[in-house]
Amino acid sequence: MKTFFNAEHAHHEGMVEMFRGEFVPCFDVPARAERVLVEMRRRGLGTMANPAPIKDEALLRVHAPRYVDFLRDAWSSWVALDPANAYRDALPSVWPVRQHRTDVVPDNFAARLGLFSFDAGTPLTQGAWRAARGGAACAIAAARHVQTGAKGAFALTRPPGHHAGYDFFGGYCFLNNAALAAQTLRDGGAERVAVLDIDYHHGNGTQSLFYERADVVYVSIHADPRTDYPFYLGHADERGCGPGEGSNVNLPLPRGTPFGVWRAALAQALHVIAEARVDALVVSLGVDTFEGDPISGFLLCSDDYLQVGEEIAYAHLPPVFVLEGGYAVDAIGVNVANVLEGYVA
Ligand code: SP5
Ligand code: ZN
Repeated sequence: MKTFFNAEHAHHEGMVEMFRGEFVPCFDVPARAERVLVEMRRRGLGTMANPAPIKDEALLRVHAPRYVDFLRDAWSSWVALDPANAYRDALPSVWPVRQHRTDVVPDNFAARLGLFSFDAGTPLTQGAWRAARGGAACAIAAARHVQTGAKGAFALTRPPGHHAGYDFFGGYCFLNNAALAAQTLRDGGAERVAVLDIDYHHGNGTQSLFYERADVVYVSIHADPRTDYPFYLGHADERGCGPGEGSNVNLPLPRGTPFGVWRAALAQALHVIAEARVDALVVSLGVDTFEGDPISGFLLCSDDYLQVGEEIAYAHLPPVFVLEGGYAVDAIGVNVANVLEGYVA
């Protein structure tokens, strides 16, 4: 399977993230993407390609112009706020909550940082824009590749994307790679696209982007938002609205879910996608469902991921796989490669 590797990914390397009142080392480390690359090369799984560069305008198919402007200028604005900021990542510490003005973009950069984000766990680094844009190019290239008739494609990138929305970052995500892939498929002629999100966390960014649209069906298996990040979205009764009514399907599962139960949810998700009669598929491929993941609570084993890939193959739609989470660095290469090997085998 052709793999579009984001050669810019390592430009984003956060120092710390805020967790329950203390700074802890970042979980989205550059080694994640490198380990996947090494394991795929070791198995001879697919050819590596660099994506064609994209224009910033391509991002506007999914993101707000003022948000893209914010990301592009974020680092220089952060350093302009205080020259000493050059030596620390930007983390928000103030947010507009509920009744707030959305029509005024504040001059104060710390206020802008909060306006365009939803957590303090996502450091905006000097290289975040460069790395995220490289990832978006991979997702778009992978979608185009599938549309030329390939059996599948893989966007191997970090930072991940499914928590990023129309005008906000968070959950280690800045640009929504999976949404960009889905929109690229639509723009290339697919009538209806499904996004299957199997990351441990609900893809609040992807859901919110397509919530009122019938042409992109979002189906997600994730930890119950009552107990798990991103907390405020991802419940089973969120079914889409307006023209999108019925085109959003959330399958939340409790912490501690073993593979047998998770696999039944995957079968249900694939059934929903079959019924939706889509002509293209994007898979938000997170492997933080792994039993050894340091921030998650499902119990999938490395071998289980082979079956995950096999099950996805039964959908008979050439998938655009996009890497999302997975923080057990020593296992991420094997787990991701197992999904792709299970798919092509
Ligand atoms: C793409 C993706 O998987 N994003 C996940 C973002 C999760 N952010 C919150 C992480 C909370 C860290 N918890 C540390 C627990 C240490 N025992
Ligand atoms: Zn995740």
